[in-house]
Amino acid sequence: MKQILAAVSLIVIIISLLVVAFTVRQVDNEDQNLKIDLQHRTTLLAESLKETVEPNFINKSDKYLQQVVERFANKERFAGLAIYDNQDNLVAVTSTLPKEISQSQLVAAHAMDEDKASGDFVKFMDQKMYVFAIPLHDKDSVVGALMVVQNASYIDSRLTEIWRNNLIRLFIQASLLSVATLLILRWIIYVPIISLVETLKAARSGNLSTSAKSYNVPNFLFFSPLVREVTNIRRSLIEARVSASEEARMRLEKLDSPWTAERLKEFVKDTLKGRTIFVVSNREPYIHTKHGGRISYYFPASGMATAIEPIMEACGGMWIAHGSGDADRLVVDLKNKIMVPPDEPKYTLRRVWLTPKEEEGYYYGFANEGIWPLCHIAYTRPIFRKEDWEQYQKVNGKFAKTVLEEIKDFHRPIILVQDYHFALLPRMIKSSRPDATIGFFWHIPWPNAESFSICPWRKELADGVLGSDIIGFHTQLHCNNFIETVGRELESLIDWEQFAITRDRHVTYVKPFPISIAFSNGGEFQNNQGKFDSRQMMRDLDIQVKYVGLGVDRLDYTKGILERLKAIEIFLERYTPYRGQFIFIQLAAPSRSRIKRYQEFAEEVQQEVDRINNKFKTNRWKPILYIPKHHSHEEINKYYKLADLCLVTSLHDGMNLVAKEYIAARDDEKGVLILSQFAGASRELKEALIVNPYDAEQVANSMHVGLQMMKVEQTRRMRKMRESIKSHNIYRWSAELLKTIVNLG
Ligand code: ADQ
Repeated sequence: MKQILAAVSLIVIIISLLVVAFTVRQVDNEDQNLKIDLQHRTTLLAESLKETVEPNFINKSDKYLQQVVERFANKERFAGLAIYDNQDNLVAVTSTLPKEISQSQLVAAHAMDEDKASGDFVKFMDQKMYVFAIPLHDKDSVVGALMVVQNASYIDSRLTEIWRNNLIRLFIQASLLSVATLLILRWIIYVPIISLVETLKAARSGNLSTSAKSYNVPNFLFFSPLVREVTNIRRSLIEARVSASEEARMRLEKLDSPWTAERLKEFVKDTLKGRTIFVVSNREPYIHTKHGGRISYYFPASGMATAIEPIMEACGGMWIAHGSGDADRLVVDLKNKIMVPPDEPKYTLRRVWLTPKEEEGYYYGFANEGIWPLCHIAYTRPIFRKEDWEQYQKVNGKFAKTVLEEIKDFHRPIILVQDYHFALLPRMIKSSRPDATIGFFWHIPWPNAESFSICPWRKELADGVLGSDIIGFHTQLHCNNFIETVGRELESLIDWEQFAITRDRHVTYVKPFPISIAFSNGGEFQNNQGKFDSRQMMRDLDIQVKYVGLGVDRLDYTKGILERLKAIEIFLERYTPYRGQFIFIQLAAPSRSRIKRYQEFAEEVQQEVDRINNKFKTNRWKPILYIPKHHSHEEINKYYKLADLCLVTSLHDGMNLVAKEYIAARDDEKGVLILSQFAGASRELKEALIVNPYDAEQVANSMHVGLQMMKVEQTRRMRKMRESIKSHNIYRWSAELLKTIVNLG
């Protein structure tokens, strides 16, 4: 619409300029014509008067001359007449002529001096006058002058009238033209194009009924080729989708074939039989923000969001999360809902609003200063404040209320609660809706029972989680830790064979579900902007090196960024030929930056980067390129493709999706992954170079090994890891989780 308005404005501006230019010219011509006409008429009049006045001028008295001018003034329709002698004295003047004009004898004096007629336009009391004088003679000498004054203000009126008429005409023409242009652009171009786009979109997203419905493009002559082409594309898309869906249906029973979004969709249809999925998490998948009046959105740097989003895209349903963007409230409907992904809506995002006090206590306080360091053995001390705990309980209650509201019309809904922000939620929901099946996924490690026992509210947390029917962790070790914690803290019956806990006659199963990414055939991680050009990217980044190392993390002390930097320092000290030949790029998304420990950590990282750069840098090279900002997944993907080494050195990590994303991005089957033994991913990705991140010497040596690794060896390892992720992707993860949930009853 904006473009249409811009086009119309442009047309109006061009027409206005033309009309103004034309009017200026017309007014100029008219002005000249009217003036020439007046001058002509005045000259004729003055000549004829002169013939009467001249013979009598010398002999007759002033009184006689006065009678003559009055007589003429009555006869002719002009402003006045005046007669002067050759001493510039006024001899006779009509009473109608304003005194100021008759006293200004410049024109008359000029006529006498030059002995020839002279005229000029003057302004008098806002009125235009034409003053014309002709010399009077006695024999050959000039004895006086006759001055005729004409009112010329009608010339200005005429010119104003031309302007007014032309502007009115311009306004009418511009309005008609604007309306016509708007109609033409809207109905002949905009509407058909939108209709074509909608048709393609609907066909692409598999919404065949909409696709058919919206297919009503007016068949204008010049659109015919496009319509024909779109018809073909649409037909092909529908055919491809139908056959993919058929194929997926046929493959349903064969679990060894790869899982795809399509297959998951079929599986959900088949397995859930109409039961709706509700996801609850703190972080929302799309965050809307305002920049200078424009609203945009971004996908957060969150492993949980990265993992859950593809499931929702495949299955639909509702995702309930905290609305944390500064423009979030501006885009939701009256029920705080919005369909997402914004470009291709597939499921509902229901936003929950928190007050600053709630966010401070529940999110920054209890969840991230308490539970996060409690569960990650990374030697940052947890902080437990009573006020934070109160806010945590309050916010869990608020989310429980929202979930209960949303599921009230659904029979046996499936609720997937995400992560450590909502440990109390399963119990709260279950006590009101025992028919709801609740799956809880804990994305971070669960520490051993001894470590967990320092939490003042450990019993409440464990009991809250046990409101679920099934609890998932990334690894068996975390499952065992959780069951041991429950055994130690709560009265319950534990079945170590089934990994089931019975408390108050409710059974909760505890199982490992190693999470993954949306990787099925490699296509997901292809660069949308065409073929990847590593040289161009190096030029863009202004780097000229042979080897590139990469780290991609949220700025979090559990990710082992400082330990990684130390290892890079040792690497450059020990393997000096890499100086000038190797660069390490660290992408770091700012995270939880209101928490003091995170602010300190960000500063420590920056200082460490500066220190190492200063130590080794030369005029043309520095060893570390630190980019502390959020990147889109497309951007990160290019860095993955560029890097010879990817370093994942978490001190403790539930899974770590960066390791999997790096492998998925390497469709060239090159590159080496260095992976912490304390990341859940190390249980699956055995072909990575597994390291202890606290052992900087070992990490440095592994970097050397990785950079020296033969290409065939890189390919062998990469291929195996790619196969592993392909067959254990996020679609399979959700299918297995959902199948387990449904089998519970
Ligand atoms: P996170 O701790 O958030 O997840 P991780 O699994 O590594 O950690 O996922 C991080 C995500 O953020 C990745 O998708 C990555 O691409 C993205 N990211 C990293 N840096 C970024 C940047 N600079 N800009 C934009 N995006 C960036 C938690 C647990 C993990 C677990 C996941 C999923 O801590 O152990 O793997 O949940 O369960």
